[in-house]
Amino acid sequence: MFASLIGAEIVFGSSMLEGYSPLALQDPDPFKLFSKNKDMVVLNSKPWNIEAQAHLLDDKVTPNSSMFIRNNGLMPEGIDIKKWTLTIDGESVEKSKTYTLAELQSKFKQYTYQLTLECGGNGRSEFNPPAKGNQWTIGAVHCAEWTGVRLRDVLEDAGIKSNAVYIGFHAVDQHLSMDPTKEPISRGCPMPKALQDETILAFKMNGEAIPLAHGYPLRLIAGGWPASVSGKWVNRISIRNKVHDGQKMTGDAYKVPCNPVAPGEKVKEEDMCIIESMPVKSLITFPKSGAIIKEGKTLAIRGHAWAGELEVAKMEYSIDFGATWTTCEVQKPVNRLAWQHFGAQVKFPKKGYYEIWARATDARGIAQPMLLPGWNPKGYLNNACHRIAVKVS
Ligand SMILES: Nc1nc2c(c(=O)[nH]1)N[C@H]1C(S)=C(S)[C@@H](COP(=O)(O)O)O[C@H]1N2
Ligand SMILES: [Mo]
Repeated sequence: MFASLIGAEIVFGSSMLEGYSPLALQDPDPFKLFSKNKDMVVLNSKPWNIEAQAHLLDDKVTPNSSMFIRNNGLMPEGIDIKKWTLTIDGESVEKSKTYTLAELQSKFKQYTYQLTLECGGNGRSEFNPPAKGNQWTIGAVHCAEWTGVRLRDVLEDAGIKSNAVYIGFHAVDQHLSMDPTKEPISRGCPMPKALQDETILAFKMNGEAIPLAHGYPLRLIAGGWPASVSGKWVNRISIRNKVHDGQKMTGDAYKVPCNPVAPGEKVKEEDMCIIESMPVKSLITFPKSGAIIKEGKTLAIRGHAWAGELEVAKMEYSIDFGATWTTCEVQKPVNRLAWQHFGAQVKFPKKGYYEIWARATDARGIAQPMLLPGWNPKGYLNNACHRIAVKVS
């Protein structure tokens, strides 16, 4: 059996210990496999979950090499884009319709946007009592440039009935159990989000075909919402007459208590609300934490800030553990739902150890908390301030 998987006879196979897995069948090097930077951190290999570090996210537009990977199941293999189709169906479609990739590309106008995608569980590792799941620190966020057609244009081409409430995506990745009747994830969003200009069906990322791990050949992108809404390897979108009830839409997945609860408290399903727009957050991407600078020198810091559906209105930093804050420059987003770049020239009064804390405030005046925000059973939405350590010597 092994021999056929490896494609060669295992000459001394009869001497192989029972239960031994030949090296040829062990996990390949994920950094090579996915063309990732070697500083990326692998949290899980089955399924693949890999996160970035703050300094890897310094680019204005995140390159593939620094993009986190969050898979719920096994990635599809052997995709033939000539045969790929997207079907629009559901209770609330006028007429179910199927498009080839070439049809999607020629029939509808194409748009390019930079869109921030952050996993709802980014920051989970800090929750206490801890939450099960990938222990993301700060690196499950990226802002790449996506090119595709508007979901709205495609849905309208098929026809949206007036009772439409939600859309739900379906994809071709496989459930870990290999049970073909189970989907790893099938999430969606309410119609108003589905119909936004920036909600697209993308076939290009950063100007090239989407890397397999990020959804080749077709991906739904709904920026500013938990990235779990942005279905990879999408081949079907259902227009639903009710809240989509696909895999990871029900139970407590991607939900938080509708009202705050005490850490560790059990929350009833009916008291949990589906996460929509992500909260305001920021990252210092330069310098790398641990930087050492000479006394008297000014340190130029920079990073990005984002606020779900909203814009970031203000960006500040502190070098005295939050006692005082200084406003920094923050740019407008290149388009709605793209992260915004900030920078500041930081001066230090004397030699010693410092921390630089960064705090973003959204257009409604809501700022990032300095400490962990509301505990929730699944460890979502940790948007506490990012900090880096600096030594002045
Ligand atoms: N088909 C499919 N789409 C998916 C997923 C998945 O496992 N399968 N994971 C979701 C989750 S939870 C996240 S956070 C993002 C991660 O996107 P990335 O791997 O491109 O960074 O994809 C989302 N789309
Ligand atoms: Mo996620």
